[in-house]
Amino acid sequence: MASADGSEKLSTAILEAVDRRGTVNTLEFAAELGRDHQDVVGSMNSISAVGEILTTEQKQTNQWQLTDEGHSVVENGSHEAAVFNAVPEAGIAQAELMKLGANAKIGFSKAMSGGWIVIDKSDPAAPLVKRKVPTIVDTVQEHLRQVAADKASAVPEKELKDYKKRKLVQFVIVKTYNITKGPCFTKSLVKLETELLPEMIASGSWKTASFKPYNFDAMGSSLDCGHLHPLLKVRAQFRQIFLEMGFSEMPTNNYVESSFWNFDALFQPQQHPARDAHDTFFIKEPATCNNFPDDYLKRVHQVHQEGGYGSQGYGYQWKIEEAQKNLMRTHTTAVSARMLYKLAQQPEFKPAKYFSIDRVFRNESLDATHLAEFHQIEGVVADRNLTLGHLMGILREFFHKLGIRKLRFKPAYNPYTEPSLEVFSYHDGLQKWVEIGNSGIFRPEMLLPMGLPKDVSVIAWGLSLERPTMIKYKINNIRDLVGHKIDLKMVQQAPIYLIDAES
Ligand code: FB9
Repeated sequence: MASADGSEKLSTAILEAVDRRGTVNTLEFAAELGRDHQDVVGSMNSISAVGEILTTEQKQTNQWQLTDEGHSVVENGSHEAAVFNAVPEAGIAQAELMKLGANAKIGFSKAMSGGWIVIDKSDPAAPLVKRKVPTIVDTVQEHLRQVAADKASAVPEKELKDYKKRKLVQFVIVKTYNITKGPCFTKSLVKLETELLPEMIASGSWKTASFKPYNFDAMGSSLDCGHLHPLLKVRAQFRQIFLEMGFSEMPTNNYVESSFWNFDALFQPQQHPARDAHDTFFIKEPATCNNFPDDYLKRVHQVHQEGGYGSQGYGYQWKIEEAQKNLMRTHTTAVSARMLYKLAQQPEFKPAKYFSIDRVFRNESLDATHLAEFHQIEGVVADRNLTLGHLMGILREFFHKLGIRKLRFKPAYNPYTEPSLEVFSYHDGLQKWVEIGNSGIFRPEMLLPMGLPKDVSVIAWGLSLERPTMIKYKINNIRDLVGHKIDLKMVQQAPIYLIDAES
């Protein structure tokens, strides 16, 4: 019988056993030593890392193992023994016995069927549980001790099946190894150094030391650190695409916006349904904003009410109070408006390319793919004499960088762009045309009151961040992507998808 405490002694024991016996099975050897099987496999691998000292052949062995509850029975005795031991000489009410805990019921049933206890009904009003035998032998505990010692073969098959049903044991497939001598077998295992230390250099011991070979296939230790959410991984990809195309990121760090910048500046009329509380989250405190460029405000008021710049306007009574209402921005186009107004204030017009990727909020009905907020991606290009052709061209280039080559454009309507186009792409995976965005040329009634030159036109487009992310990570319900119920393992294990590599 071999014995071995400590990993070095375990390695020595394995080498000795292989030398004497020729073949050693790791599971049998672990049972013989009273060691954990994984310790023996670990020592075997450490020896193999040195060189071809051993030859190992993997086997699949079925093995009875104890469950956690099984280990508890080995420690504390079976549930039926606990019930028997809880029955006093005078007897006890069954309800009292049930207070032993969750296993009292099974213990009571097994103690009864084992003939250990009986219900004495001599007083029908107060039946008592009494001992039927003076002592018991806790066979279950003995059987489970044999399973723990890897001697399940000594336990009758019928009992093993009963213990399995009681979830005291489980039948598992265990990877074991048959070990034999390798081409470089030796019993004198040289201690392998795992690092070159200063004192080894100083003493010169490095000259005769044996170093453990690098295992370049070893996985790096998993870092217990933060992980980027898939949305942020995809945002980084879109940001990279915009930057490559020469766009600058807009400052979008204000979720709260005035109706003026979110709607009025975009020539969106004050009675437009999107401005209703059913579609927009208005802010109670502070409810209003009154800090607008005076002269610009007057021009916006004018163009809505009476028109101008060749437009007939909407002809309604424009109210400053509507424009002053604060809200959760419904689109990042509010930021685009601010940026274009700022561009128009420059002494001399210079073409500009802006982008934004940030949260927007809409008071809409929720479903599997829509929440009351999403991340809008928006691109804006301001230059002289831009046309629909430029817009379609830049959309092709943008989506081409996402790996999307088959595009279709469909005329659409937006309050602030004319013409407008919905963008579609043929999704091979879904076998259908999928809407992938919206776009258009900002109306003169939006641009000219800002003060932009008459020959300057601005093309823009938008899409959501959630839709491509859900497609890329094969997530069907938005609540599996965002919210307090998501599986954090999904976040930790989500790979970085190169969007174009996948589409
Ligand atoms: O993102 C959308 N679809 C999409 C995008 C990409 C994708 O995967 C590709 C691999 C890369 C797959 C799908 N859509 C826009 C279309 C639909 O999903 C739509 O049902 C949902 N839309 C949102 C708004 O819905 C309340 C997406 C969101 C959207 C729509 C319009 C704009 C922005 C976001 C805009 C705009 C705009 C227009 C003109 C000028 C400036 C901005």
